[in-house]
Amino acid sequence: MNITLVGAGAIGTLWAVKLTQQQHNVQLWTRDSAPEIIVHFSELNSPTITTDYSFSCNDPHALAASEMVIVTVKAFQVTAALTPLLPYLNTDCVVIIMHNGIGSQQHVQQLLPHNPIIYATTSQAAFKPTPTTIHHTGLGQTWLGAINQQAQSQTHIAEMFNSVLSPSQWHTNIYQPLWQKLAINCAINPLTAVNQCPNGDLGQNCYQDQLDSICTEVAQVMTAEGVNTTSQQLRHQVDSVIAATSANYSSMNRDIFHHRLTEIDYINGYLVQQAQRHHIDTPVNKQLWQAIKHMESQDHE
Ligand code: KPL
Repeated sequence: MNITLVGAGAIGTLWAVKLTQQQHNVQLWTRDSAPEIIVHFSELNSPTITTDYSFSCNDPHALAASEMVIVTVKAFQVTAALTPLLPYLNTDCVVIIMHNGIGSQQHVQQLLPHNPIIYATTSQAAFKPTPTTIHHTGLGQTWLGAINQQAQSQTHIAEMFNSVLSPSQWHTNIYQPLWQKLAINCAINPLTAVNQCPNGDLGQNCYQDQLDSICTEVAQVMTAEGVNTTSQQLRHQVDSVIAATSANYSSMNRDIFHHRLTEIDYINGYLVQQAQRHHIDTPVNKQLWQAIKHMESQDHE
């Protein structure tokens, strides 16, 4: 398949390499105009052995010939990343959007009224220590699902993703896994960013009450949104991710550390906005949203 991948961060490049290994023809779309990038990639559990992959980049002809575009930029970058591509995109081209948080869907549907649009969420983990080095650091579930009518019949895409990086599955209501992931991000991301600690530190006693409150608030909003869950279930999932990723630094931790904008508006910010619609009080999530906004504003005065 001819594929353009937009946003060559850790997760995007992981998918680009895995798709290339399965003989798909992948070009990268990057912020600069470099015609080629060489990526040094290490497989899971072999961090010291790297293989080089060469990707052509930023070719409008290849974009026009793409049958699939995968967008892995941050939630707040999706519109700006997609807009310059619009004149080249074939209306049959399947567009897959993969980012933390919820909230870009409406905009993307407005930008692409004819294309099949799929949203995806993944728990695969990758680490990018230098701009061209990627380590695959953890296996995890990927969910894909349609958010418009045109994409309803594209269930085979999940099979293709599964053959590339397993386990990947189609979900008939993608908002369900998107909310599950949002719950995990609401708990782990701001706490590890505010406290500048690795995920595993959230196992300490001092964080348990906050984690409980976050899960209780998120479960109330999810239930009001029609997504089946309980605060206990969410707490259990959060604890499992903390244990499974204990040495990792969350994406928001890294964003704050490097003085970059975070996805907080699409994570705790989205949660608080949906809570307000349902007249649910979410003081702990609101306080964390404000704390991260304050840290961002000090960096971007
Ligand atoms: O998705 C993540 C992130 O860092 O953004 C988690 C699950 C918290 C893993 O670090």
